[in-house]
Amino acid sequence: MFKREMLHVYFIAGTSDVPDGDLERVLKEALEAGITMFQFREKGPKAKMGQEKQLLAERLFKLCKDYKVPFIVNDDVALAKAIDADGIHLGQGDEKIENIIDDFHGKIIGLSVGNFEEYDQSDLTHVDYIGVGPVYETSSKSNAKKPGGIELIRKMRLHDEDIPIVAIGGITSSNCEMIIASGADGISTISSITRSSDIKQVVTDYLQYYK
Ligand code: TZP
Ligand code: MG
Repeated sequence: MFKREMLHVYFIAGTSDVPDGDLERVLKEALEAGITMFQFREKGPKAKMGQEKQLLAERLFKLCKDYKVPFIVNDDVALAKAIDADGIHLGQGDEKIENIIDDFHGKIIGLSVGNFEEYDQSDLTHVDYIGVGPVYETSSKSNAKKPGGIELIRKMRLHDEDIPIVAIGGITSSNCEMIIASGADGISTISSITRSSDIKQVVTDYLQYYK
């Protein structure tokens, strides 16, 4: 069951995002520090595929279960179904939600929305939350759109007063407060955690804004 508090510190990562490739270690540290949701986004040069990807997903999912943190799969509908993940996150160019909904009843469904055009063309009936961004410049996504800044979050919140929003793109513990003040329910981040030498501190910094 989705709750908007799950978006507070939403960690996203795949093998390529971690400098030494040890995603399990990074996820464990992030879980220990208190992340509220995890998305397995296995893309880029070091991405595992096929059986290896599924085995990694199963190990990471098990870790998340130990901490009662939802495990969401990015893009890969077949993998999410195969391991009975807690949810799926889709982009505008991925499988249409209406085509997958029958297999994801009771699961968490997230959708990326980069601007108002995308918002307006999306059927949000079965969508639990939208990922809005990039807010700032990011080096973690190869084909990222132009950043919309804090205004993107503020305007999206005015456009839809109720939908759970998680902001994404270039977020750090220094710009997080402004993002939440602009109406986001939470922040999602790759590099501020995967490239940190003190994951505990970064996650603790994020969590303080929700008290
Ligand atoms: N979608 C929009 S920006 C982005 C994704 C997946 C990457 C966010 O990574 P970072 O390192 O938190 O900027
Ligand atoms: Mg996608």
